[in-house]
Amino acid sequence: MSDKKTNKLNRRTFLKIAGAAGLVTGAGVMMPKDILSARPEKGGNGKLNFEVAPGQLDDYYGFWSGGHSGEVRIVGVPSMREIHRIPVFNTDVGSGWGITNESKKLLRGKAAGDTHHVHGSYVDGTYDGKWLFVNDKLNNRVARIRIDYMETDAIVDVPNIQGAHGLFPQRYPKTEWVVVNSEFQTPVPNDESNAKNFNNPQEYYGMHTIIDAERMAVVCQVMVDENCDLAATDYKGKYSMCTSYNSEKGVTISEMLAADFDYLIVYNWERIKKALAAGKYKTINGAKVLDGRKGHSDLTLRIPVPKNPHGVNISPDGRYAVCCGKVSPTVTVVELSRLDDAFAGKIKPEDCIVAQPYIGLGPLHTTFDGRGNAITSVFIDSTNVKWNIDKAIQAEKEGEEAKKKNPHIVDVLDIHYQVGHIMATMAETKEADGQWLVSLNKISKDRYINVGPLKPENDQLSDITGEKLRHVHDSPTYIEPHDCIMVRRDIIEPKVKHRVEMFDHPLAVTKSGVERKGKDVTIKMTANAPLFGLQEVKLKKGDKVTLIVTNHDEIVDLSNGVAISNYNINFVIGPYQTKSVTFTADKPGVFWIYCTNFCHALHLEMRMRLIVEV
Ligand code: K7E
Ligand code: CA
Repeated sequence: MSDKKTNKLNRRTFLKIAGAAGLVTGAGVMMPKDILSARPEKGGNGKLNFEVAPGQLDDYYGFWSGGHSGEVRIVGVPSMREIHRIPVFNTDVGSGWGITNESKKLLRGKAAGDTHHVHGSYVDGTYDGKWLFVNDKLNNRVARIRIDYMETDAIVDVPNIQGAHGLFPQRYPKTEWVVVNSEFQTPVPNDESNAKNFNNPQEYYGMHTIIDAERMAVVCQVMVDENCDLAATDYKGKYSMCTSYNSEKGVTISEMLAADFDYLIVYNWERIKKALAAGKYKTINGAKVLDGRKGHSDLTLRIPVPKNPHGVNISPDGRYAVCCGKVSPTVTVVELSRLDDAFAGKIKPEDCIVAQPYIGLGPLHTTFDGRGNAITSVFIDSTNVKWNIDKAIQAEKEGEEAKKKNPHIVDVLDIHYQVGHIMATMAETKEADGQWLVSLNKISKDRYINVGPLKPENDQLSDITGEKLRHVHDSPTYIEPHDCIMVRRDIIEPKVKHRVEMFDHPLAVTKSGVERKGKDVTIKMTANAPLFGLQEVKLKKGDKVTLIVTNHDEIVDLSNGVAISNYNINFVIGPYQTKSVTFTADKPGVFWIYCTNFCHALHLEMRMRLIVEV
């Protein structure tokens, strides 16, 4: 299907669903055809070159979520080369994630996931290069990745929620808390003890969960009537927030679209801490649940925003929250300095809104260039819209006539096609540098050679140094990143180690050997290309075997793979790293253990026998 047809179809379906529920464009709002004709001419005046010559390194570490692949990826920016994959909630036979004991201990039987939002840990409003955090929408978990090894090192299960979606770390003074939202409302608790409410959506609730970043444990949950979609934290350590598109407590699309307004819900951290200290919570499934429902508490503030809003992003100067309308063609700009007065009851929640400019059909997410401009992704129009925050606020002050001229629009860039998140370099920090923009487009259609029904997504790179957005590069991606951050290389690179500390692993092997206690057998083995520390191991059928292998090769980049033929075991160990597996020797015979990761001229000879005797 041509892109025109698809876009039309998408627009029609959207209008049908959204329009049936009563509102797409409000009065005084510019219609899409007007804004298209008002569009500045194409072509940017940026000067950046995306090409990175052989042997040269990228300027930014891009951390991409992998959607329902369950992983996180490292992409070099601006080359857009995929450099590495970090398995998180998935099974990855390349590394052995989901196969080794170390990874199974974290996964606890759930090696499938859905990662949407990956963010770094902060000190004083910018990345400290210590950790990444990522959500699992499928099984309601949050994982932490240690940046020095680029490995998942902790996973916390979040009780009482479904659709763990928006995630954001505390930005100031440093990341002690990480918030995660539940996009789906459910009964609380959601088990047989509460069966009376299974068919009563009025008793379904959302949760804004706070996680301790160091301990990776739930601090508390703030229960609200609404669903909790995207998340943000401010630059002062005072507030976190979520968008909600289902304030109706609907369970069907039309019910979720019934109201003209939903909310940006703001959470007051000082009051949350006080309520915790005062014991004002119920413990449900091990979590301290605070009541943030409308009319029940002063922990939350609801700012009405039209309609089924999606992304919320904070401007790098810390002044504004920008909330995307999704079904409304507008974004809502909230001035964060007004929140104190709103919480104190001195002004109304809606008085925190300082602008509501027209953007386009289906605004989803906003990013920033650090020079006073915001760039918003517009899903239905398939555009990235650059707009000036001050001009939007000014026009709002001047009134409807000024607003109608859309003085805030700086540039509109067509993208291919259907964009979700967009992100500019360092844009979620106070050091937003306005160099590159990535548009994570959901549909690539004809942009690549045909690979069958499952096409890649298309990540488009734009140079944003000029007045206009200049699209410079397309890059296909495998299923299915939602969001990314791009972090300056000088923040990350000095933190990343070439090899692990050998004795970080309590079972690191220095001497190969086999220990037997009845049917329990422990094989301890070194690997040092092209030799395993043992030539053969003899087992009896039915033995319960733990194989622990430490790579003693000190050469950077020299990994060994350990695979056991016909035993479905396969993992890789980097220099000085230790991994282990446990299995039952249930098949008699001779099984070659071999190195999978090319390591040496005699790599093919790097193998040994596992003899399982009857
Ligand atoms: Cu818009 Cu999960 Cu951030 Cu997808 S979410 S795009
Ligand atoms: Ca709604």
